[in-house]
Amino acid sequence: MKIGITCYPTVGGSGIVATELGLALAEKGHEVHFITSSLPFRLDDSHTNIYYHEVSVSSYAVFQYPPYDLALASKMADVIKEEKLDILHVHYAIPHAVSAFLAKEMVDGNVRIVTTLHGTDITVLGDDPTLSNMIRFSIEKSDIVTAVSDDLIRQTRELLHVKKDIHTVYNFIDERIYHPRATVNTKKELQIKDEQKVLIHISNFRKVKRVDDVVRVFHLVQKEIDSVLLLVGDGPELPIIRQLVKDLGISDRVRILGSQKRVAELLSISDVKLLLSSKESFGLVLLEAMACGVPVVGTDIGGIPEVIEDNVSGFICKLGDIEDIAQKTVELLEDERLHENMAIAARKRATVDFHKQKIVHQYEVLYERALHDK
Ligand code: U5P
Repeated sequence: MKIGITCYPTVGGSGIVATELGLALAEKGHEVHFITSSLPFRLDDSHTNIYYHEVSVSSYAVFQYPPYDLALASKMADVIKEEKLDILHVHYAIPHAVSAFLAKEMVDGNVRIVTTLHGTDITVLGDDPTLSNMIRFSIEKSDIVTAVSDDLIRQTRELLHVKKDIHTVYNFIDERIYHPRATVNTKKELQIKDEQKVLIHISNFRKVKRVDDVVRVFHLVQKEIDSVLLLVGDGPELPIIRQLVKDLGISDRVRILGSQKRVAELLSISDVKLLLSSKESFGLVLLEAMACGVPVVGTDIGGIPEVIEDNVSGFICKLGDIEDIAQKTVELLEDERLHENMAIAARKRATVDFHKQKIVHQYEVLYERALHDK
């Protein structure tokens, strides 16, 4: 098939999954055309069957705001026509599915539009009355719609009253990157003693990630267990978190590492991963941790319980219940046998249930269906 892919190339989990999907489809022999504003992260090497079409937005004085959505639609229309695309797979309804609809109308083409909902487009924008009609329209006008968790489908129906069929296709990770790695010097380099346990949190440090809860949980855990907390990523909450770490007097035990590329290496020295968000449609970082054999403790929110099996590959806890989360984390770190069993179960779940080939195949089946239903 000839498949176009549009995503936010640099934004969190959705951009990474869309890029990995494109690479995997190209490896399977499909012709993949990325139509994005910049080269997606991880696409910097040359790859067979992959083409890149850059969307550039002109900034004429007459425009108060550069018309990215229109420039994207125009580029999509060109690529659909020139490359004879069968499928245009857009990640995020707003603005990508709207631009795709416009592009299809422009070329009067047979291209089928597949839209994947990743979360923010529904859980944040879906609540905005100025956008919700537009989001509903773009979903209804797509030929096939997928979402990254059952919970996201539930929320889409609840917030937007969408009637269209939506298929759950979970996220996946590249197991060639995420696996337990031999790390000789990483602990030493981060001034962590061999016997110290390592807790890790990775996110974009936005309010919904509740990193303050992570720090408060760690504050309790380190009173019981000799341990260190790694904070990975950057975002608006980071200054507040830095201050909280100071106020709690645990600066010597918290390593604030900022944005990191070596996530798999840092996970490989970690004993438990915490994701205590108040909104999370999937949580790619959970899957990455599990694939590296790291048990996860998460909140009972959004798609998190669809990724972690409670008491098997980790623990699901009530949002904001710091004491319970700390107690379960201590239990996991103290009981070696429990930890080993959960680490094995976590890795198995990530590599079997969320296996890349399995998920990529689910998308291929949906593409075939879209073409068949023409
Ligand atoms: N990420 C990094 N480095 C960072 C912070 C995050 O590579 O410093 C990556 C995570 O590894 C994950 C994505 O792949 O960004 C965030 O996905 P999500 O959990 O927001 O879906």
